[in-house]
Amino acid sequence: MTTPQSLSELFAIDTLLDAEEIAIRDTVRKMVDDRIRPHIGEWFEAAALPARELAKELGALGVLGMHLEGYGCAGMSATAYGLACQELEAVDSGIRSLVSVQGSLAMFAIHHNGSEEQKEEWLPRMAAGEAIGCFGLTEPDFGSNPGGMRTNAKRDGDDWVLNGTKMWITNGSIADVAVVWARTDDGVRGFVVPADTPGFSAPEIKNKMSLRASVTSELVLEDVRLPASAMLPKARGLSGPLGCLNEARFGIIFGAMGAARDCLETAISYARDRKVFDKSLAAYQITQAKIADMAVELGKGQLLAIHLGRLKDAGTVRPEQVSTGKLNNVREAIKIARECRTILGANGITLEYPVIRHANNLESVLTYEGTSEVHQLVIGRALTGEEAFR
Ligand code: TGC
Ligand code: FAD
Repeated sequence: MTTPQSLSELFAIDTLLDAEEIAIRDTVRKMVDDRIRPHIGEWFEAAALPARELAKELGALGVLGMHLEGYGCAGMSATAYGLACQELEAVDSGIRSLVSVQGSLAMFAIHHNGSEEQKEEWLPRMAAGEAIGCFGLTEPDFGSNPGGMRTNAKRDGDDWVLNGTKMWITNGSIADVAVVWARTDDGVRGFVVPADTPGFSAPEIKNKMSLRASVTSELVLEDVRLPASAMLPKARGLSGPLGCLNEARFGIIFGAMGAARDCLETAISYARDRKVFDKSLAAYQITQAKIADMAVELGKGQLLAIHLGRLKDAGTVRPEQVSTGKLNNVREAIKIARECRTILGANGITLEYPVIRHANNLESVLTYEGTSEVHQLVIGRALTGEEAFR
């Protein structure tokens, strides 16, 4: 028997990264391994995440809005942000979701579309994890088709009055501020809604079998009165929220590979230790074929993520390229998680190992930030010129 290689050696992934990127990746990996990994199974089982405490620790680590410039944000590259997402999701998709929604959706929406006052008021506290944000786009009847939204904002003198319901909103019940997208006479506009505004409530959604270490909520807006200054001045139409989605989808392209890597490392280690029919499970050809096929998909997904990271850092990445990464990497990650589960046999269904937790989480990741079908249609439209959503 020879000494086994690590998964990253197979594709020599580190040769594509610079020293700073490797240092950021390793710092995030150490923090999640020391601080989160020992507890994540319990948090998942109890469906209880100490999100406020964790947000402050993640803020101190510098990962909240880490790819944004100024206002207390770290101003790192997109690739470095992606590598951080990979490590966060290697422990649990719910932790990456906390960071994605904070940095790529709520903070990005304000950073990209907000007034100077909105940025000064919210971004430094959000970067530090002292204020938590959520992003309300999806509604009970409009998920894949947010353009149909019914939540509305009407003028009353200088004020805006918002009514409607948002659904499946990550961080909703723990948020200090919600970025809410609503229909106005001037098309879809975004609003910065402090969570203590009268008429705003965020009941938590219970009984999830996926993303249990993540808070998911409904947002209810009943005559929520806001000053004129609450509107995001630079977002006009559906391109406002959809532009934010590109950011979060980008993080998922890396993140999904983190979950897959954690499953595959667990399965390889388990197969080496487990004896079946008097020898190591790792020594059977069928097991090796599974491991080889999964390692190939993992490496290809990581290469694609880094390539898209470089395009994003060059400012040239296009939405259909982000869709390509999200579609492929989440679809392959969930296949890897399910295949790894078979290698662990019955042990694979328990929370003693991370695999079933990742597999269940990836069901949500497959659906949120655009379902696989939506991304197929985005790519299909780009390649054929034909719109097939309607
Ligand atoms: P369509 O006519 O295609 O576009 C309307 C306007 O938006 C522009 N646009 C984009 N802009 C930036 N980035 C993108 N990715 C964009 N896609 C479209 C477009 O150019 C147009 O601009 P303009 O100026 O001409 O008005 O709109 P459509 O109604 O046909 O919809 C297209 C479709 C289906 C692709 C879109 O609705 C879509 O992406 N649906 C999926 C919805 C979705 O992904 N929701 C996610 C909610 S947030 C979430 O899930 C958080 S999960 C937690 C976590 O991340 O961890
Ligand atoms: P639907 O749109 O009803 O889709 C149902 C099925 O129909 C899917 O398979 C879909 O692919 C398919 N379908 C839809 N349209 C077509 C078509 N044209 N052709 C073929 N098939 C089609 N949203 C937020 O705004 N903010 C959040 O923070 C957030 N966090 C989330 C957290 C979790 C854990 C989950 C599960 C969801 C979250 N979402 C959030 C919502 C998420 O973005 C939506 O669930 C997603 O966009 C899909 O919408 P839907 O669930 O209504 O499914």
